[in-house]
Amino acid sequence: MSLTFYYAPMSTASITEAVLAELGTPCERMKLDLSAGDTRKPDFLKVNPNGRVPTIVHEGMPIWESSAITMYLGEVFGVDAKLYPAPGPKRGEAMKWIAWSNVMLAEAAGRLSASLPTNSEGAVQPNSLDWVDPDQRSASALEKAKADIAVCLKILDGGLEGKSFLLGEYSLADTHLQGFVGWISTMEVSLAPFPNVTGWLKRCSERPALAKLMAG
Ligand SMILES: N[C@@H](CCC(=O)N[C@@H](CS)C(=O)NCC(=O)O)C(=O)O
Repeated sequence: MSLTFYYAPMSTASITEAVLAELGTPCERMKLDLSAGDTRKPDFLKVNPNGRVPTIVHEGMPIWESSAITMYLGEVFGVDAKLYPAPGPKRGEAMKWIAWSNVMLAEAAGRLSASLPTNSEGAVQPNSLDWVDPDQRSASALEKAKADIAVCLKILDGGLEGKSFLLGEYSLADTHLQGFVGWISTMEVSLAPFPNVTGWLKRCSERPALAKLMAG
């Protein structure tokens, strides 16, 4: 079995890091320095032509996109570990939340992050993404991103109604989503109007594997 994990600290790769920590799956870790342009170097582009982390290579097969990686690791390692459902409706429910979090929630969060001042401009919030031209930022883009995030959080809050975790029992769907929601909570978004989300996020943070990661 060979599994390589390409990552950068404080990036989307933290989600895969949390998934691997929950699974306890051994892997070779390859740390990339985003500010040094490591993701744009030819050797890495051969593995992931998008030049992004997270990326894993399992048994020689490169897999990119955090949502695909979580679902793949869940399928291969998570079913026996009771962290990912076997094929069937519950598997579909897990995939629904994981895909949704990338396509809807993280998309809006990315716009919000891009709309906030960057660190080099003295940002108060640690958004630090210098990938949007300041001329493209606007107050209306920021407000629209916040409104879209609020819609997503309301959907997540509804999905958690009467449940401890998204599928009832804790699963890698929770591991995956808590990463994005945790990131959002570091930006100018209050989770207070979404009590099911705040309670769930706290329960996720009490998972031993995640608590250990957060403690550094
Ligand atoms: N949709 C991708 C997003 C990955 C992504 O944007 N990664 C950023 C770090 S948060 C990256 O690798 N950036 C490197 C670069 O742009 O050179 C996923 O979910 O895996």
